[in-house]
Amino acid sequence: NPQAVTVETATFGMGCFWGPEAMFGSTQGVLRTRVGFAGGTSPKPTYRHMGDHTETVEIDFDPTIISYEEILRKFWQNHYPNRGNYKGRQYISMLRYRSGQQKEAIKKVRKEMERNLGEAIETEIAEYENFTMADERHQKYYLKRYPNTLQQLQDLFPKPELLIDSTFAARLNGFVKGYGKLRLLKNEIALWNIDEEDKEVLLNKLETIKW
Ligand code: MHO
Repeated sequence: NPQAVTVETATFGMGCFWGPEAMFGSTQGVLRTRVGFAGGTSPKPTYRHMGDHTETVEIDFDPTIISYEEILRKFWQNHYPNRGNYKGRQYISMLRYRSGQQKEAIKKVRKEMERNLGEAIETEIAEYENFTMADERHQKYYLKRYPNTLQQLQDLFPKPELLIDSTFAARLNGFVKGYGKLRLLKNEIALWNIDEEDKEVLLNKLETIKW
């Protein structure tokens, strides 16, 4: 994983969490993605017992490569925020900010998006309180649909936690969902701030993997 000096985290509810994890996972500047539950009060939420929580994606990113404002534009451009609570709170549009700076950025970008959309945005916005990881089978969900590929990645991700925290896995999860291109990913990895040896391992993996 790239050794970024500063890492910022975005916390988003935007419908079923599988899709946004893949979309943000393929975005340059995004370091890690994970899915889980936030925004509610019930203790120990799980997929089957979510209580009043919302399906949430968390995005760790390097703000020197992509700004929170740019991430927010992707958030609103990739879901319709005014669908209401047709399934309780599971799929509501939700934002949790982690600093005054994030809060200000949200106000600014929301205005901009409301102009584009031509209506008021109903995204639920509040200060970050909690986030609970979803069950492992939901992490990098689209990549999990490629068991043969995962088998070939076994040397890189011998444990589930390694897959969850990996920038490489986040990109591949986006790739199998149709986001990003392997050629561009190779160019990007060449610029990652990691050991040359590790770079070789990842680039070699991209060359040899059979999808
Ligand atoms: N099972 C639902 C959504 C899953 S998402 C994790 C579907 O595929 O429509 O809520």
